[in-house]
Amino acid sequence: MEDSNYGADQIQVLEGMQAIRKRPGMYIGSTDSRGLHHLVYEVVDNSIDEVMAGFCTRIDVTINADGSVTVSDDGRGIPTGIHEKSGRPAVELVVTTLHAGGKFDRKSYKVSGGLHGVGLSVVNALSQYLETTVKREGRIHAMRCERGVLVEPLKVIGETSETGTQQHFRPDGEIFEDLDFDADTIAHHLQDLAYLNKGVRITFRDLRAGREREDVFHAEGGIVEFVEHLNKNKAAMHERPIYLACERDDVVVEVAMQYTDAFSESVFTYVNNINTLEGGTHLMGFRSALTRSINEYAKKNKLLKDSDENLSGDDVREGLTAIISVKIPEPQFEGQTKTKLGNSEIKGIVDSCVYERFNQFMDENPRVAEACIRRSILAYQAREAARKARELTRRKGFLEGGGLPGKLADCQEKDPSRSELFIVEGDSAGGSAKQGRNRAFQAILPLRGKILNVEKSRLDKILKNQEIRNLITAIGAGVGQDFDIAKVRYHKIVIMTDADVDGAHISTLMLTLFFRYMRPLIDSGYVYLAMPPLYKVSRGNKEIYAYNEKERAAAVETLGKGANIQRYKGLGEMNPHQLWETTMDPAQRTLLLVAVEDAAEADRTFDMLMGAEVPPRRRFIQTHAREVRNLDI
Ligand code: 0RA
Repeated sequence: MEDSNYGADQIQVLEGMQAIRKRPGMYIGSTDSRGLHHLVYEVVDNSIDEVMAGFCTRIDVTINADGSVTVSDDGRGIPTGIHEKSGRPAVELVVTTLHAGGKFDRKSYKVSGGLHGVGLSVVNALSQYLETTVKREGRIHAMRCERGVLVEPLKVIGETSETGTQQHFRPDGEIFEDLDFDADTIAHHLQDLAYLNKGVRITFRDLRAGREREDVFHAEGGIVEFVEHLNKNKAAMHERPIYLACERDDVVVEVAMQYTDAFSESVFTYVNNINTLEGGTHLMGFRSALTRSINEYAKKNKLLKDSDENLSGDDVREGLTAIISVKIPEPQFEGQTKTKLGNSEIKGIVDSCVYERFNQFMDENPRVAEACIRRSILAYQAREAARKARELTRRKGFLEGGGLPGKLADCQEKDPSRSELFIVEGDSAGGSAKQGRNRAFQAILPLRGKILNVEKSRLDKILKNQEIRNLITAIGAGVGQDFDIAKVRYHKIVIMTDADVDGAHISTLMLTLFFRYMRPLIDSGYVYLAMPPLYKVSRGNKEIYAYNEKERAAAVETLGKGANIQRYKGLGEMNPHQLWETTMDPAQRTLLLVAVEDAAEADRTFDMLMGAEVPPRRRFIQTHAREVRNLDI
């Protein structure tokens, strides 16, 4: 062992850890709840690498009673042998040094770029403590770090016949704003991982008092089961999802897909298990192959009458649910959220893989092929009808922005970035909002009754609905394929409904419309839900508004015995001034930003809420619509 080197290395390690703690955002994106959860994903990713290498079958993820987290696997265990140059056990280096690639890394599909694959050292630097236990070569080894600094070097603490790695850590309260893990968020992520890595058994436990739960995620069928899960509330056009797989130039391509009678497309893509929300070259390759395969097969088998007719990309994807999962050695992630695959060579690889395998599949399964093509032709015919309907409405000029709807009380401000649109349930609440608003920058559009359920209708029918037309015209940016985010007239679009089941239903209908036909509104962060208070607690001339049960209890405590509690059932029970004070005044109000955290799950949720199956619907709306601050649909 070279002592002089050891000292120098140690200083470097400390500097590395300090750098991470100084700029955590650079490594994990943010120090809010998202960044907090990222730590768990990072540790789990390390075990998933061992799954992909073929040596790990089980991962346990536990939120302990004290809020710390334990992740363990039954892989080979991080190597514990002495690394020659530094004279220290390899596992110590893996945990304490920021390294990408190099001697200890397994040959695997790296999750470089973006916020992924930053390594265990980042988790270590941002944790109050990290205890690593490795079972390997008959022995149990353990070490402990605090805020990235090794405080107990690796030592043998027992014997075992098993192998595996365990990480036990607590995120650092000096770094993170909030240390409270959300079990649903973690469970979702683990479920995705189980689908994407067929066979692995992931057990999730929450041991926190009052929140206890246990889930086992395990899918022998992999992404085929993922597609079945996504289509649970839809009617499929053929019995089993189509599965295509191949490997070329070290790139593994897997696709599972199934057509349904839904009007929308639900295609989700992953690269090395990372959800590529912004798409990229793999998605381009898939789309191009699908369109070509289907058109060629349709023509060859005379399913398209007119040989000039062509099914468009939109036609062949209508009603399609698909998971595309690729594993590639050196992914390059681009885009705003670093979730867009950039590698140009992948387009051709996915294209040729899907084209060949899908053609082969259709030749061997003509009945399924015909079901897919009939579905695409149906979409084609409907799209033609919708195009004609759109043309008709365009000629009438209603989407052209010229005439704003009569019911809209517009604001004086013309700069969209400073303008707000409140979409208000009911004409009476709409009246109060018009009186209570600040007309300089707040516009009001009252909506009467329930808007059409867009999930169950096609665009041509949707465009006939007056309330929806008002909404589209007020927003000013068109709809569907014609939607142009640059033309949006308000950068805050606030849905304001009663705090009851009907209100939640209307919110959901509106969100569905935005999600399906004006998606960039949501992706740009323009859509919000208003949070009217649930109670007014008053005594004498003192009054406190309460937005949840906890605040109500606190208000009663503050005002003392004899406090009067008024429950607001609807917006209409507030006078214009109260509405302004509690719900619309930027200085006092709370707005929930609507974001799509997990597009696949959001899609399934919309199907559940808006699709054919009625019973699961109410429960979801009632329990979820009002309890969250940052609504992830
Ligand atoms: C490097 C080499 C080997 C295994 C691992 C890393 C490894 C890392 C982690 C992280 C979490 N769980 C893990 N399991 C394994 C292979 C060493 C060998 O050849 O035995």
